Formats: sequence, structure tokens, C-alpha cells
Amino acid sequence: RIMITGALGQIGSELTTKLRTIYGADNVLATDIRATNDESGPFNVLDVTDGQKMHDLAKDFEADTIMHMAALLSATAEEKPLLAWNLNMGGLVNALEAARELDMQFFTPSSIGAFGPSTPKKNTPQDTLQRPTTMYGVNKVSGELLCDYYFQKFGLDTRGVRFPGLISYVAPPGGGTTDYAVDIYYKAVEQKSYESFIAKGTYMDMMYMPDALQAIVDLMEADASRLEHRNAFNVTAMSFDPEQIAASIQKHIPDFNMTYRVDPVRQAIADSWPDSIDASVAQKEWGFKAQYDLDAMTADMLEKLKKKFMHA
Ligand code: VAH
Repeated sequence: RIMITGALGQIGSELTTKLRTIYGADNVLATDIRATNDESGPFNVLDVTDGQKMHDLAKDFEADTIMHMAALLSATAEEKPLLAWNLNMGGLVNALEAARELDMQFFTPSSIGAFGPSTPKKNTPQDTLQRPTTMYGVNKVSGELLCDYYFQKFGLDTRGVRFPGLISYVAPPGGGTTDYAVDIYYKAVEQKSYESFIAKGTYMDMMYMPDALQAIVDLMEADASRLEHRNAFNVTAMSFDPEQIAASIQKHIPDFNMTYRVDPVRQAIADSWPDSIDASVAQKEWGFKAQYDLDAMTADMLEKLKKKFMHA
């Protein structure tokens, strides 16, 4: 039985649906700081900075797994660094403590944001220098180390991946740097044009949400004896810059027009991250494999968003 925090977020909303499909709706307790009228399974309001309530909800639900997805993303964290530290790290410690006290398997995502300007930018290795210059990156590196500590010190079965930018059409992301690659599809369908806040030539790793969700399930179900790493597996499907995703869209919408108005805050964050990371360790230790490349993702995103706008 699984408890999810941040279940109304960009990943959490689709992870809840996928886990309910695989393990049965009644076996997945969704929680989020916001309320919802969604009736697809058990739900509770939970502020992850309330450790006692998190513990009690997991205990009452008899959860044996917790997937901690609640966090502030990179751009928001840069605007409100202290709030980000308190929420991202306070929530994580509470989730790890609940998992330790209730002996639950544990998942939380790290990010390519855990790397910094002094990290090798191309084919970034699994084990390398991590001196991030953003609060989000500091949170992610700290989180990786804390999850490793709970595994080594308490034997907690903690697992996690470093996600690239994730692209999806169900719940819009909020406050991320890679969100331009989500916004562009919405604007392409709505108005056949997009003004990018990330500059031409800025390469970042990306992945389509279905591949991200499958990676979580595959890692959590992997044979623990195969895992030499634990909480920070590099995973990625592609690396592109704004010009390349625009070109991919233009194959479907020939008159799609791309312009630029760079946001210096999010551009500085993007510039501090790798251009492309190496996911070979995840492939080796638990068979990670992404199905969608840029053109396959574009075709599916545009088709799904056109349907979404038609029914709006
Ligand atoms: C962000 N989407 O932009 C998140 C993610 C790698 C990017 O961590 O902050």
C-alpha cells in the first residue's frame, strides 16, 4: 500500500493514476497541501512540514511505501530560498522519519538541478562533482545525501532518480526552469506561437512523463541486490534547445512562430545545469529505458492537447 505526497503536482498527479492502475485504487493514498474533489481513490490533505500528521496518515493507511513528491521547483526556490529550504528539506526529513518509523520503502526524485557550473556539462557521469549554485540544487544534493544516509545508517530501502525536465499535458508544472518545454506545446495549440524565456542554444535534458512514471515503477520494483547506487540515478531521454523543439512542432504546425524574451533568473539556472547527462548506470543496474524521443513526444503532446482544448 502506497502513500504519495504532492499528489496534485505535475508528477504526483500522473503517478497517482498510474499506481492506482497497477496496484488498485484503494491501495494508493494520495495527499497534497491542496484539497481536491477527485474521487478516483483515497485522498487526504497533508502539509508535508507536519511530520506527525504524515506519520499518522501513513500508519492509519498501513502504507508500506511512501513516494515523496512534494517540493518547490527551481525558479520558485530561487525567488523564496528560505521557504524552499524549510519546505523541501523539512518535508523530506519528515518523509524519511515516517518511512524509518513505519519501515516503508521510500522514493523521492532528485534532478539534473543537483549539478552545478563546475560539473562536466556533456555526458555528465553518474558520480561526479556536484556544486549547484541554486537553492533547489542545494536541496537536491542534500536530499540525495540524506537518503543515502538513511539507507546506510538505518537500512531504509530508499530509492530515487535525477529527473531531467519532464514534459506532460495533465497537470501543468509550476515554477520550474524547464517548464518552457511544456508551455511551448500549450501555446502552439492555442496561438501557433511561443515567446521562450530560455535562450536559443540552451541545451537541457528532457523526458516525456510516461517514461518518467515507468522509470519510478521499474526502480521501485528492481531487485535491491542489483543496486550499487540508490538515490540519484541519472535518467534522461533526450537533450534539446528551444530551436529544436520549435522545429519538431513545426513538422505538425508549419506556421508555428518562435520568439524569445529571455528571463535572466531562469536562464542563469539553466546555464548552471548540464547539457546532457549519462544514464548508462540506470540502464545497467535496473534496466532503465526511455521510449519517447523528441518527435514521438511532440506528436503525442500536440494530439492530446488538441483534444484537451476541444473539450474545454
Ligand atoms: C525544474 N522541472 O525546472 C524542474 C526540474 C530538471 C528540472 O527539476 O525546476
